Amino acid sequence: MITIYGSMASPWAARAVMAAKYKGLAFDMKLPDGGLKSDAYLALNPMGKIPTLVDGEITLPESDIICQYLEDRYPEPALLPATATERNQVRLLSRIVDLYVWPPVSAMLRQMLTKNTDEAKIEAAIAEGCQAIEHLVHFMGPGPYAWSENLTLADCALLPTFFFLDAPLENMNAVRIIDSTPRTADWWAYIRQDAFGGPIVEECAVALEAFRKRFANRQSG
Ligand SMILES: N[C@@H](CCC(=O)N[C@@H](CS)C(=O)NCC(=O)O)C(=O)O
Repeated sequence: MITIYGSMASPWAARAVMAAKYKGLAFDMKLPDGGLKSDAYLALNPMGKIPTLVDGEITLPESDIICQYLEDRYPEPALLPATATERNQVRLLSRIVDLYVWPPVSAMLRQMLTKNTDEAKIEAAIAEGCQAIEHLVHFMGPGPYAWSENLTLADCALLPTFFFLDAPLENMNAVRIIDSTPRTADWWAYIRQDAFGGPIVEECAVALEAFRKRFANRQSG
């Protein structure tokens, strides 16, 4: 049995879960018993972050590496195209999401959690996000998924990131980043009504709401 340490409220864990579900794998998802910084969890993942995947002898941190492992270990149904060139294009999209699209999202989430939000920082993050999207779109395929007619690892990277840009950052109107190009606006509309992607978006929303309630209770308690 595979274990994924994480929660759908984490974009990185959601990405690993999305890949595992697409492959129809049986897995258990849970948060580490003693917390992310417990000795037991740090022995599995010294970075003390989620997700961590445990599959028999294999223990892996880092959502991108977990997804690549799942693709190698459980190749069907495939989350990468058939040719080497196309596989690389898909890997490149995932990398652009990690290195360039996510940082401004993260900056906006930090603003959301501070008492005195800094409008200039929010606008700078939106501008940075729009530029990252422009670069992403340069490499995206014809669609309707991030690459072409099949869902790939690039969609697994993009879905949780766009999820956070939408409802959770509504008060900053961060959806402007998604809507800054027709290709990404269309992709987001498409994936939310997709038979596989739609329920994943819903799971992220439910988990985030539960996380928010727990966080609010801790603040007031
Ligand atoms: N690069 C990592 C990022 C993982 C990450 O930052 N996870 C967050 C949750 S969304 C976490 O565990 N944060 C706890 C911490 O940094 O202490 C990945 O792709 O898996």
